Amino acid sequence: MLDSERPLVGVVMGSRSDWATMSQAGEVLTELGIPYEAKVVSAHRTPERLFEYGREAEGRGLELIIAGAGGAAHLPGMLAAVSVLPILGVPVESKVLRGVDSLLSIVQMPRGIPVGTLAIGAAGAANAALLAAAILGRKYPEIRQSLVQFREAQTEAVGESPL
Ligand code: RP5
Repeated sequence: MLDSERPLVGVVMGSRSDWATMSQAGEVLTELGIPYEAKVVSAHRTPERLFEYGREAEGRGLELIIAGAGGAAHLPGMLAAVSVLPILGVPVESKVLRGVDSLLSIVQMPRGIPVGTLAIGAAGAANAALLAAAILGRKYPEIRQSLVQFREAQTEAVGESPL
């Protein structure tokens, strides 16, 4: 049974500047009725906060973490290093290299420490939330049902006519 007061998903990001992207994950989680928390946790600027967050997440009741970062995006990988929760990584679009740096930093993990990597930017953030729903939906029937309804509504909204 879902408890709206108990976050199941942690949405973390390397900087407040990432929220414009990561809020897309938050919006989808809210739409699907999945309780979440959002925090800024920087791998480079606040390493102690990162280790504390990663080590305590499971004990606090989180079941999955969505981590977004840009540039030298080590946040998802380092969280995966200290937690056995599923970690979904969102490459935030960077100014100089348009997020290709973020994507390669997140996706190219060494064997043994996986991060499920999504697309660059807002689509990746929204899809991370949908993938979280698919994973959590195996345990929580109400989340699976929300996801089924989301997909049905999405299909209905695609008109056949191009005009
Ligand atoms: C990364 O550096 C963050 O994830 C962000 O995408 C990028 C830029 O951060 P700010 O300089 O805007 O704080 O750590």
